[in-house]
Amino acid sequence: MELAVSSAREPGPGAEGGDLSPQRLIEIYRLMYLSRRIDDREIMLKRQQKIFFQVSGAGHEALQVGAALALRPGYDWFFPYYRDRALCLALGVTPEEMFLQAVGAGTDPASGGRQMPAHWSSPALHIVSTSSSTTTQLLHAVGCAEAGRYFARHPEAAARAEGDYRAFRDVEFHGDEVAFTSVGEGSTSQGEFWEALNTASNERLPVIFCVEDNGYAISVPVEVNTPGGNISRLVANFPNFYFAEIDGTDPEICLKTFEEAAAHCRAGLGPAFVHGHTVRPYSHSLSDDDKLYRSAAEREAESLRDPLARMQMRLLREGILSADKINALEQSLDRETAEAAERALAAPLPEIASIPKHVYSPNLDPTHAAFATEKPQNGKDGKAGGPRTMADLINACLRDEMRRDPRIIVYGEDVADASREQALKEVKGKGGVFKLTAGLQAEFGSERVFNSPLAEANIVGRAVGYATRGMKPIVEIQFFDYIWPAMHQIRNELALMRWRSNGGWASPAVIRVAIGGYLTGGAIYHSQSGESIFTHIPGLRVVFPSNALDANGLLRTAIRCDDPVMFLEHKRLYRETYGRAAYPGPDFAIPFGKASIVRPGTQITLVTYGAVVPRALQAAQKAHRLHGIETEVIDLRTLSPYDWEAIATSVRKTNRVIVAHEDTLSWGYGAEIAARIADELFDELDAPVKRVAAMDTFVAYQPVLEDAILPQPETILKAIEELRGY
Ligand SMILES: Cc1ncc(C[n+]2csc(CCOP(=O)(O)OP(=O)(O)O)c2C)c(N)n1
Ligand SMILES: [Mg+2]
Repeated sequence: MELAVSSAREPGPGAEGGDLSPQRLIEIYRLMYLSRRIDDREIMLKRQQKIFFQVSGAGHEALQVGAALALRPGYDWFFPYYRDRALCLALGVTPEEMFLQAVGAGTDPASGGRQMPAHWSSPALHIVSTSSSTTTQLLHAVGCAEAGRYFARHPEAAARAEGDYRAFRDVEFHGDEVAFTSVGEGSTSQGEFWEALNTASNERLPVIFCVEDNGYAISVPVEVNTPGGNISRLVANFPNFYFAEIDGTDPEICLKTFEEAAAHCRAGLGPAFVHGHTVRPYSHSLSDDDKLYRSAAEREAESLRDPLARMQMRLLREGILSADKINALEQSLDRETAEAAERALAAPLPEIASIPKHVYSPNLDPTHAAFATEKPQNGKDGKAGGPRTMADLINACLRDEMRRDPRIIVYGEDVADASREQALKEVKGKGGVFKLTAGLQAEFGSERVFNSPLAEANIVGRAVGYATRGMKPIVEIQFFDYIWPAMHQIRNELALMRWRSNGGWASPAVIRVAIGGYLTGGAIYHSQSGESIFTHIPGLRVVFPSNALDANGLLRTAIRCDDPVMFLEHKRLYRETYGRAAYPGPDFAIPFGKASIVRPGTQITLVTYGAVVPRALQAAQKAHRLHGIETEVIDLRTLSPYDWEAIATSVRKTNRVIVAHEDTLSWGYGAEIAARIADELFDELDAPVKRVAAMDTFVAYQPVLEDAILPQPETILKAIEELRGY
């Protein structure tokens, strides 16, 4: 194994035998030993079935203690992974707090008994809640570093403000802070690893990436994950980095390397990449046995590199501590560990009633009447008079809110007017493939409106990092059809941040997504719906307006609210004549969960949303013309939460109901509404609940096929007729 240290500035520290004081070396040993003992105690508790999971940091202690001692808890920011017990211990998480998590206590400060042990979180220490998903945290660190830089350049943006999410998102920043993030070598295979390095490098962000290379990802050896077996060689050409590949079992080398890495970052030179070679003496976790896939000789050779044993030997060899003193130190740490475990075992369990807490913000309820602002104030901007499209009024809302709130940034693919700013002297600018963000970069500058790399996980993952720092990222996913690379970040990170940290952290970002078909030629990959996949995610608000005024008012609520919001914009409605409206003024907002009755009626309830709303209205008009049927059309406007009261009130009146949507029929949004109606309003029904939706296929290119696949006014009319016995 080649262990070289290279730096963008200077060579790093050389071999063992540096100049740390004896006290410093003893402190390092204390932390390493304590970390190992906590692992050992947890393993014992797991065997006694007093805790339910165990993953250890054994073998990684030197690297992590080195990192922690080079950085500043509560000042710098930390996005660790499950192996980082020694890091968190050295940053200030107590042994008792670790055991509280292991037993799943209600007083577990990281998650209140929701996450497995070793899933760190501490707002006070700036350890941002981590998931079990490998590698997602790297993009959070990137977004965090971007936010820190933004606040340093625009301190006025950090000011507290009342009336929106900012009242609950206090901001701290320091001009020279660093974001630290770590990952195993196997996890560097994930695309998000490369997506994080991309932006950190391009933006010269102060992020320290630490790869903890123990040679295995569970049972998969490094050469299977990493071509050539060495991640340092693969990343060596990223510009602006400080690079170091080190012996991660030597805490002194580790500490000095991280000090250099931090200095590089704090000086604004760019990110750092520290690749530490560690060992893994305890198998992957307690559910794994490495004897099943590693030879005895290999395990034997590795055991000689155990950092704890090596550090103990060094203290003895250099006369820093005698054998007796080491024994005494270890015994006192053993006692400390045992006592902390006992206290945690006696801690109260979480309350069952607490389960729904922190799915959403307890502070700001977007369904609250406070978001039902005054009526539209047409004409306030002097040019509002005439009707404007949904595209116009979304753009107007973004503009108004960006003027009002300096914490808002907008990014995504093609959203800038022009990344090469000098071109803007002679060109009009792009401003989004649908022009929804047109002119925003020109007005607010390239720091607030910019293009992302073509990488959807990068877009959402950075937004999580930005939002945890109190900024309001409004990101664009160009086509719903391409949201899937970001799905991991949306479901496992964005929507979960608040619940999994028991309210310790939150990431209330807005994701604008162009969705839907009826495009005549949009075909499979530019016509997809699929909103029910997202309404199925606890913690995420899902909004789907059908007209310009609703889009404007609901986007404002989405931006001001304290929860993550997916804002679905139907492409076909962007410039439709239907649903245009005058500009409603800069404070017009609509609360979530309030449906709109777009056509009153007494004989059938038709529940719908999005681009089916105008089609449902056509069908209702025709049903009236042909048969005199009075159909009540309800536009839900927000899908999660949704307005159950409006549905129930209408069904009690009409006793017949159709749920219509553009997405496919089976397991769709309508299934949930129909099931709830059957469950709670069964006695009110004079006929079965009917659903109208797309065929269970994708949308085809040829318009004849597209028309047949998607619900049309005629399909809806037929359902109305059937329900009334025609
Ligand atoms: C995205 C994702 N895929 C799979 C897993 C299951 N898993 C947990 S740890 C692990 C191996 C990770 O290996 P490495 O990155 O080398 O870290 P190490 O555990 O060796 O420190 C796998 C496959 C996961 N947690 N997340
Ligand atoms: Mg590994």
